[in-house]
Amino acid sequence: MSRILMSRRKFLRAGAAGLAASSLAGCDQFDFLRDRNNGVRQAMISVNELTFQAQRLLMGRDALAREFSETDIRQGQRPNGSTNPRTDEYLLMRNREFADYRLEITGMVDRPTSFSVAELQNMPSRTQITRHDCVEGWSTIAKWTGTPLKAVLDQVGVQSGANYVLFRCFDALSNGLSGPEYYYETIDMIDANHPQTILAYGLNEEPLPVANGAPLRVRVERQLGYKMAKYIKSIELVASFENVELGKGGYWEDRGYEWYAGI
Ligand SMILES: Nc1nc2c(c(=O)[nH]1)N[C@H]1C(S)=C(S)[C@@H](COP(=O)(O)O)O[C@H]1N2
Ligand SMILES: [Mo]
Repeated sequence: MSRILMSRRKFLRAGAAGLAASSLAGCDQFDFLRDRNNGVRQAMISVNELTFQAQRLLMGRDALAREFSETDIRQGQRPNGSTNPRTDEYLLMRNREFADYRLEITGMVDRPTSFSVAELQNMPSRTQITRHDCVEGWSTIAKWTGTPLKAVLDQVGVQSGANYVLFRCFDALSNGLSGPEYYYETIDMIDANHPQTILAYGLNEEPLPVANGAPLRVRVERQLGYKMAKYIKSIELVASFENVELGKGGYWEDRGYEWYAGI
């Protein structure tokens, strides 16, 4: 199965390249690819869409990411991206050891609710040893403990028509014209309800360190690291992410990364 997973990127690249080669034969400039409505670009986008659907089909809805054993944990989880958020809101909370943190759940839910970390810890928990793959080309194996996102969603009651779970984070990775650009991510309901998708508060038997997303970060084990929002401030159930920030479904997606980052 992992061979099929591995080949997804190659498949995508080959598909897009083949397509480009055939459609662009005899053409001496590529600039029109930037045009939103260009047919070739649209076709490339649907190739991406297609491979993502194909991967889902091949894997099955509930296929689990590989889990490892204790002896496979060789180092700490390498922190990446934001590792020390400096916003006032975060620092205040951090100084109080996240005692007053509450995870807000809003949007298309029957019962908007907020949860303290203690409340999440009192719910059923799941521990898994998995490999984290960053798009930059490194991996680490670590043991994550948290509350299955599905259990939390079941408590608040997801309304029909909600298609995505939107995570908003406390950290900004950049500053734009209209102020700080906060990290955010979205996943669909298939990943949201997947048994290995957890709101993690523990890493390698310790409370989740600040460097890795304290007090709460999500694990989405069948995708690349950038999908796994750290420093989660709120969760919102939405029908679409078109109108969120730049509309591509995540901080890095808005800057060109694929929305579905399957491994
Ligand atoms: N809020 C937030 N979440 C984030 C990031 C970030 O910068 N901010 N970086 C992402 C990337 S690219 C990776 S590889 C992982 C890193 O998680 P780690 O620090 O636990 O290794 O977090 C992801 N989630
Ligand atoms: Mo990453």
